[in-house]
Amino acid sequence: EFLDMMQRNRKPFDLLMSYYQCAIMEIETKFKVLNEEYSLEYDKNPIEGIKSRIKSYDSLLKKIRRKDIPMTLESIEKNITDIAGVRVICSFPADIYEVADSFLRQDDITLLERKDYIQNPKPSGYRSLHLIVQVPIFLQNEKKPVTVEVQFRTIAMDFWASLEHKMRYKKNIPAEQMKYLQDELYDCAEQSAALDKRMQSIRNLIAENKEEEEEPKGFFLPL
Ligand code: 0O2
Repeated sequence: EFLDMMQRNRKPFDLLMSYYQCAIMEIETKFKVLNEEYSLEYDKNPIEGIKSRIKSYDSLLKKIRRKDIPMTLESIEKNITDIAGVRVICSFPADIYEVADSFLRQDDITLLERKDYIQNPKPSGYRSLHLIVQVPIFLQNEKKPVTVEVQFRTIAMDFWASLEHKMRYKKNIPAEQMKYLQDELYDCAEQSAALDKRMQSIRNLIAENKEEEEEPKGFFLPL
């Protein structure tokens, strides 16, 4: 019936997807603003990069079938929370929590779910902080809340997840090799988390020893 609808008239679906695209723009801007402020106030850029994506039609269909949810736009909107995805890449683990907290304090952001796979890594070794939030987008005649999944990762966690993702979607890896790859990847995740911790400690030490004279930088330079 959904597929029928898609063949007859794709417009409502395309419109819904464009709302997700707008929500991504809103969220991206929020992180760019935060990064700008940190860079002026504290002379640091906690955000290394932002990657966003709308779930492809094929993987959306797969997920609808896997979760066995009704194939209507309302149900898709309600049950699939990662149609719009924003990935925020930070250098250090502590920056993740700092940026995530500032983001959640904004009064137009509603937190629906928080999954901390940094404190509680997945059995694969996967680490990231996931926030499922709603952000309003302003249309001609209405204010529409749109659900977005924000994933926060360090550069190291992101590097690991990209490699592991490649393995996950390769269908023809022989079983013995698969076991080896999974074990290796798990070990890499542990080592990489240990490295993140050490780099964080070094950064903390450097920050502690920063000279007192450094005043917060404002918008205006002294004459
Ligand atoms: P893609 O291609 O990144 O979009 P569900 O979303 O229902 O499958 P759950 O538990 O509700 O599962 O969501 P979860 O696990 O909190 O978040 C799912 C997303 O997190 C995935 O999206 C991945 O982006 C990422 N992720 C979670 N676990 C792993 C993992 O072990 N390895 C890697 N590389 N990524 C992971 P998708 O839709 O699966 O894929």
